Amino acid sequence: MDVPDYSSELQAYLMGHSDDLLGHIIQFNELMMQYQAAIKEVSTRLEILKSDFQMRNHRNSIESIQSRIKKPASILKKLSSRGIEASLETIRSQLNDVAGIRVICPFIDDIYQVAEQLAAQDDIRVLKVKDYIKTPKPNGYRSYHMILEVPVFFMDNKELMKVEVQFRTVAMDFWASLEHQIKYKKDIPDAQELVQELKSCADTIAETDRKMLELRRRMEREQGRKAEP
Ligand code: 0O2
Repeated sequence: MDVPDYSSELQAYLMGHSDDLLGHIIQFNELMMQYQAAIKEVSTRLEILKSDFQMRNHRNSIESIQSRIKKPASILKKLSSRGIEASLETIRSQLNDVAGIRVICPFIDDIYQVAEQLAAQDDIRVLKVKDYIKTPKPNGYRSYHMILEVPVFFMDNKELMKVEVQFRTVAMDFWASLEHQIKYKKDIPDAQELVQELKSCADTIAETDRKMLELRRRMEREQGRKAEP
């Protein structure tokens, strides 16, 4: 069970809205329900792309799809760290990652293919792309991030909802998950040795990713040659 997070930002927000706390909580929950619906919408589209690819190519382009809604305390913390006052409006307009989906792909080329197919859907708008695969972060972090806007239909309204989709290979996810546990966002003084070791692991993993892709392509070429009459 998650331990409730009574961060200072959350406490301040609750105290600042004590006049109509219940009203604020109801509206906040409604917004979170909308983000949850946006996650369902995009996840379903990804599942469909996965099935279609599987049918045509007899292998998977997506290994797994995970999702999460950002916790209230993290939402408030991110807004406060940017000096933005917390409100339903600023959550919607200033944050891109309240709804987050992580797509784990077997190979690097699968990432670009699935991302392109999703972005090409005619009611989806790509608001921002950060390609940390072509340009990894200095610590070695690799991933392809896309901020999308997707229409979601409710009982009597349509909302354009933002969703952050992070695409990674299995290998990149392995590194990011462990790095998250070891260091990311932790106040560890930057021990140069630790930073360099983590970066070196990320580079080794990236090299393995490249080799695995090359191996798959060689196998496909061999199979293509065998199939020739
Ligand atoms: P958590 O705990 O995963 O929710 P933006 O407003 O979206 O343009 P932002 O939020 O700085 O700006 O976006 P960016 O750089 O694209 O990174 C957002 C997310 O990527 C993070 O979310 C992490 O999930 C992941 N990420 C980025 N850098 C690293 C890293 O160095 N290591 C690891 N392990 N993950 C990273 P959150 O909200 O920071 O965290």
